[in-house]
Amino acid sequence: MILSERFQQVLVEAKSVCVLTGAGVSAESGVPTFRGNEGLWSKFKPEELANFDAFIKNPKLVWEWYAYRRRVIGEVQPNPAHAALVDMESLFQDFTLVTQNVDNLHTRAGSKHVIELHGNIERSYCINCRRPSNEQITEENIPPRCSQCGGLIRPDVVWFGELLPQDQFMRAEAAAERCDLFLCVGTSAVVYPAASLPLTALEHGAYVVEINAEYTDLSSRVQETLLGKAGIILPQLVHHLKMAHTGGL
Ligand code: BJW
Ligand code: ZN
Repeated sequence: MILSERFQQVLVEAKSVCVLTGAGVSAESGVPTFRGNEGLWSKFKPEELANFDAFIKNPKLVWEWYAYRRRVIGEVQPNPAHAALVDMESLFQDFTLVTQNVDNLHTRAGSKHVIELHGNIERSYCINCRRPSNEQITEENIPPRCSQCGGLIRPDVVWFGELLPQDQFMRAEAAAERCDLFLCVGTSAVVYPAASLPLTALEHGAYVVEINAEYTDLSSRVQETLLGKAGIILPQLVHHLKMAHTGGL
C-alpha cells in the first residue's frame, strides 16, 4: 500500500490519535458484520432485533441471536487489525480507542483502554432489578431469568432508541475534538451518535482517514479512504510508524 505524502507526515507527527472501530475490524476473525451479510441471521435487519420492543415481544428470538453470537465470539481469536491497535497504544503520546463492537476482541487482543460505546456482549443484567447477571446462558436455557427476582435478563448492550453510556461517549467526543488524526475503521458509519465522531474530528481540524473494505457515506467527507482489509492496512501503518521511530524512513 502506498500512503500519500500528506498522510505519512500526519501519521508520523501526530501527537493525539483517536480510532473508531466497527464490525469490519472483527470480520477477519470470523465475526459476521451487521449489514450486507449472508448467513443464518441475515434475514433480520439489526434494527429489528437490537431494540427493546423486539426483546419484550420475543425475548427467545432476540436471545437466540445473542447466544449464537456469543458462541461465535467465544470460538474466534483477535486478528492482525486488533493487534495493530494494541501496538498503536504505545506509539502515540495520546491514543484513544473507541469501539462500537460488543465482542471484547480489542481487550482480548491486549488493548488496555477501550471505550465501548455499545456495551459488551459478555455482560448481562436483569431488566427488573438491574442486577448484573452471572447466570450461565446457553442456547438451551433462553430467555434466561434473574435468580434474585425472576425478571428477564438482557444483554448489556445498547439497542436502538437507547442512550449510550454517557461517560464513555463524552470521553470519545473529547478525544475526537482534541485529536490531530482520526481513523475510522471497518464501520459503515450509519449508526448515530457513534457516526458523529469522525464529523466532530473534522470540524475540529483533525485529519480523518477511513479504512474500509468499501466506500461508505463518510468517504466523500474525509481526507482519505484507504480501501482494503483492516487486518492488512493497520499493520502496515504500524510498520510505517515503527520505521519512522527507528529512523528507518
Ligand atoms: C471491513 C472489513 C474488513 C467488512 N476490513 N472493513 C441521528 C441521525 C439519524 C439517526 C439517529 C440519530 N441519532 C440517533 C438516531 C437513531 C439511531 C440510529 O443511528 N439509526 C440509524 C440506523 C439511522 N441511533 C440510536 O438509536 C442510538 N441511540 C441514541 O441515539 O440514543 C439517543 C436517543 C434515545 C432515545 C430517543 C432518541 C434518541 C443507539 C444505537 C445503538 C446501536 N446498537 C447496535 C447493536 C449493539 C448491540 C449488538 O451488537 O447487538 O450496534 S446496532 C449495530 O450497528 C451495532 C453496531 O455497533 C452498529 C454499527 O455497525 P457497524 O459496526 O458500522 O457494522 P456494519 O455491519 O454496518 O459495517 C461494517 C463495515 O465494515 C462495512 O462498511 C464493511 O464494508 C466494512 N468491512 N469487512 C475493513 N475486513
Ligand atoms: Zn432481577
